[in-house]
Amino acid sequence: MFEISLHPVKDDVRQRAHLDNDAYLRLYRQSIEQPDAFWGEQARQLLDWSKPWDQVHSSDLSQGQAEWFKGGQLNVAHNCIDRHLAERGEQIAIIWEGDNPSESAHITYNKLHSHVSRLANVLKQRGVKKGDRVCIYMPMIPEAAYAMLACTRIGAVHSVVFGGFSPDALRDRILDADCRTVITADEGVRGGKYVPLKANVDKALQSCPAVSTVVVVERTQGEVAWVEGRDLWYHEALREVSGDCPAEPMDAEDPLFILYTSGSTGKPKGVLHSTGGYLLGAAMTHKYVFDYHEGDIYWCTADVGWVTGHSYIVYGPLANGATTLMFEGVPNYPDASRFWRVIDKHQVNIFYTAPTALRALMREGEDPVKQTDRSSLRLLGSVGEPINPEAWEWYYHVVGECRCPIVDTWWQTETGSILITPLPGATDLKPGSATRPFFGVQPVLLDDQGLEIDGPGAGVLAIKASWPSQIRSVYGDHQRMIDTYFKPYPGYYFTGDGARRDEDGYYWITGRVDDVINVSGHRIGTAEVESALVLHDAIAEAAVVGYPHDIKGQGIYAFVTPVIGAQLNDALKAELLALVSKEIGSFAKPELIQWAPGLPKTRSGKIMRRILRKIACNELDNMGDTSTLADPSVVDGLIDKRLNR
Ligand code: 6R9
Repeated sequence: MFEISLHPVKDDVRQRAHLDNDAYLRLYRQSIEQPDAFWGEQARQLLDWSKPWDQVHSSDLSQGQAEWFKGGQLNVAHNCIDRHLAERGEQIAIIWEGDNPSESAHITYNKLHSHVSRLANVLKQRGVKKGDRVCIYMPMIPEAAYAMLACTRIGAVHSVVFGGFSPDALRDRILDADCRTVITADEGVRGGKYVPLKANVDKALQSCPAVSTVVVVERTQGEVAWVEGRDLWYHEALREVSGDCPAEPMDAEDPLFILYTSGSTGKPKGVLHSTGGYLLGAAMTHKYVFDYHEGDIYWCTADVGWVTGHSYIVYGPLANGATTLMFEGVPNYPDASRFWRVIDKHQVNIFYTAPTALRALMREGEDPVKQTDRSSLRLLGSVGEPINPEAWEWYYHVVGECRCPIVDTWWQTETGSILITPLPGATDLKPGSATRPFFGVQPVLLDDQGLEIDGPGAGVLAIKASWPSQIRSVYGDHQRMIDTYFKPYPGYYFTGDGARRDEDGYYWITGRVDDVINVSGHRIGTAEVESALVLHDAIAEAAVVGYPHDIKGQGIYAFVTPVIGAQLNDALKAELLALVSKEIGSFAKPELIQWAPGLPKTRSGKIMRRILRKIACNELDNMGDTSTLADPSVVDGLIDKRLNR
């Protein structure tokens, strides 16, 4: 076992921070005992409202119901751009660092305002109205942020689809949200490779006849097909419209965006967030968790296609008038020093990344880090999956040179903003622990009976009271939100994660307790991969589980039952991988595929994944009870031929 050491808050960090431990404890108590006073005050301080709310909050978690700042009005683009112009119009809002290290750009708040207003006018001209859904399928370029903000300016609801998704996955998301407009680029560039985004959109749209507008940003000038009347170039369209577009006043509870995420069953869910509560959650956590101060250069390495990119590249930082860095590339291109060189080049103070990237870079040794200066760094963050203490210590000692606190932030697409996290000036750190709840958050651990566990212990992680940025609905299927998150433990929000609480009240997230696999911080539903695999004619059945992977956190292990007479060879495996890439995207390809003449099933026909998980993890000493299996002998056969030894 790796020895866990305590890292107390350093004096200089505490002195500079917004909040020390006393302030944290006092405010936390207030946020629980007098939530309306607390949140009302925060919402007034951090956001601009065009109309005050009638009621801070009302909620009933047993029904999944929550409303925040009802009756209040605000506009997200106004809060992220316009209100900053008088004071910081010429300050940099977005630093863009291209995939190619010689390419970068600086966008001021004035410029951001002009791009967003013009694009909003283009959308309006194409008939996009308040409440309409707009799909954004973009590489990591500033236009992705412009597109999101242009939607919010006119009250359209964006649905950003990660650029790594396949045309089929994109099609499903466009149809599910009934988007009529798509914003994309000719191609994306990552690690020197080109991603054919516009071609993917064209393929997806073959089955989306309702889409009448495709706005295309010119990124590479690569060749693209063109549908006259439907497609328009971003740079041409912007020239035709005025730079004046009033921000639409939105009700606090009006929908802001949809973001698809994987669960344990069925197709991905369109998680719906609303305007006021979400923006407050993003802005407030960005300020306190990253201890953001005016003038800081802040960099979150996520992709805008995931929730981390929404809340901590775009909305949180821009609401606070910060300078946010947007990186088009990957950590190891052109070499393993890239992150650290970007930090030096732009004098980054706050750096937020995922454990999977750290583990991959750790493998390259310390030299690529030590060749760089990094003295601008003040704070480090981690997100997306549990960070193992080894990676934490490496991040702390090698990257941060023992100077920078690490905030290990636990949250989810559904929570909208960070819920469990250290605060740099307040929280003594324990490597591998997300530590304590953020303001207003009441985590609980539940046992098998659904009863709260007191004191130290382990159980299912649930949240006991509403918080402003919580999920409001699953787009088009409100009942599914209730069934997934609020039915399993009535009166609580069910996270899908397991956790342990130690004697100091610190939380240690142990990973998903449902059938969701976290591969390099990407959430993948086993059901999605399984349905892709069984599309192949040679495959009768498939069961997919996760197993520990050194770099990715978890890898995907597929047990696949072929039809009788199928030729079992590498060519068939390659076809299966291609099928997963086509249906979902290449990030969801299984690492290991094992032919399984039979799967362990109960007499009622349910696959016992628990057993498959044990085999995939090579944990054979304790297989648990197999007596309920219809045919216990299939287990030995699978163990014999297991691929992860
Ligand atoms: C923000 C984000 C959510 C799932 C979540 C959990 C895992 C995220 C974590 C973490 C341990 C952390 N997760 N942060 N596990 N420690 N600091 O990643 O959203 O893509 O919806 O994933 O990621 O399992 O349930 P999302």
